[in-house]
Amino acid sequence: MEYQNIFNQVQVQGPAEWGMDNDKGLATERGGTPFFSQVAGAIGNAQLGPIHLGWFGVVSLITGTLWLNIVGFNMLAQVGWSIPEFIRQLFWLALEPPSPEYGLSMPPLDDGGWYIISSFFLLVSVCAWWIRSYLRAEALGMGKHTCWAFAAAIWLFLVLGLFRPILMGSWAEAVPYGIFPHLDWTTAFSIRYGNLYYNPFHALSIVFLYGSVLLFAMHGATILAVTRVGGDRELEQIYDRGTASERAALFWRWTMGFNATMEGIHRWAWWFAVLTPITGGIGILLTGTVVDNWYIWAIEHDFAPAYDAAYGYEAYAGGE
Ligand code: 07D
Repeated sequence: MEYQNIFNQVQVQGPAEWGMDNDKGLATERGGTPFFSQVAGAIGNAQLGPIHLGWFGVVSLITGTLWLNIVGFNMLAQVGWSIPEFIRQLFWLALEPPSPEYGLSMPPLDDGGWYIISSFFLLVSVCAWWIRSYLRAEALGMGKHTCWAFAAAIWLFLVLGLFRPILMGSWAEAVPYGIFPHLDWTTAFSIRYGNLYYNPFHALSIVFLYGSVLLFAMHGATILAVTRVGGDRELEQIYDRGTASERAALFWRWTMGFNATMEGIHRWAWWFAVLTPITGGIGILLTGTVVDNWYIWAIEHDFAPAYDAAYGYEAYAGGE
């Protein structure tokens, strides 16, 4: 068979792999009989399972399902319990946070109460999944890099739904659950605080987001480009350096004068990805708490032009 490496791989199939068997009870905690899928094999490993669920997995799935069901049933109630209408309007439906007059108190169920209850379950679910990621890494004797990267995303999630609403003194500040409604929320948020583009942390977050995309494309392309000389077999590349990683490194040194190392490129990728939600979270936490209008802020810090009377600038800052 001709070797192809753009869209697919040759799927060699042996007996199912059960993974490590050590003194940490890994074997007894695994569930499900492994099986193979050619479709899965086209995009990753053809073997599915066994899976480790554990107590934190169970807690996470139950609370996550409770969150999803509370959101879903509230949406269903809004369309008179009509399934066709639920499907038709799904993208526009929302479970909204409480009205502002309730502050940080518990509102009635039909005016944000369900939102608070479901959010509590989502919080438990996300945290339990994080603990599970930590424990699985620990059991396999791995570093905790995935856990800390996930924690960075949870930081932004907590800023949006917990820390900032508490600092602002109202659960009404939280993000609604719903497809278009949460997008509408981001737009409204940006407009309310004078255009988020002028928030330097939003800009930084975009730098790291786009930077992650660029790095991912460069790294993915580089490794694919040298698979024909064994570049994807990373282990062999480390202990028996063939022509692949040397070629890959030389390619970048020739084209831009600098190359990352086999290890270092993954650190670049990790830091760019992790800094996206970390800087983003800082930007959101400052909005409405420390800075009320990012456009005015940018004018005052000399990186936005001060058009006369734009955004009521005179009224805000007493300008000319
Ligand atoms: C959201 C948090 C972690 C999520 C976790 C998961 C569940 C359960 C359910 C499976 C991603 C929790 C689990 C919910 C799942 C089931 C069933 C991480 C998240 C742990 N912006 N913008 C960013 C751009 C504009 C606005 C970041 C670009 C406008 C607001 C990013 C543009 C307006 C916020 C970014 C642009 C606006 C952001 C997100 C261009 C109005 C944020 C980074 C080209 C639309 C957030 C500082 C991320 C932020 C954010 C990009 C424009 C508003 C860099 C490219 C001007 C309100 N924007 N944006 O990793 O951090 O998100 O801002 O126009 O809050 Mg923006």
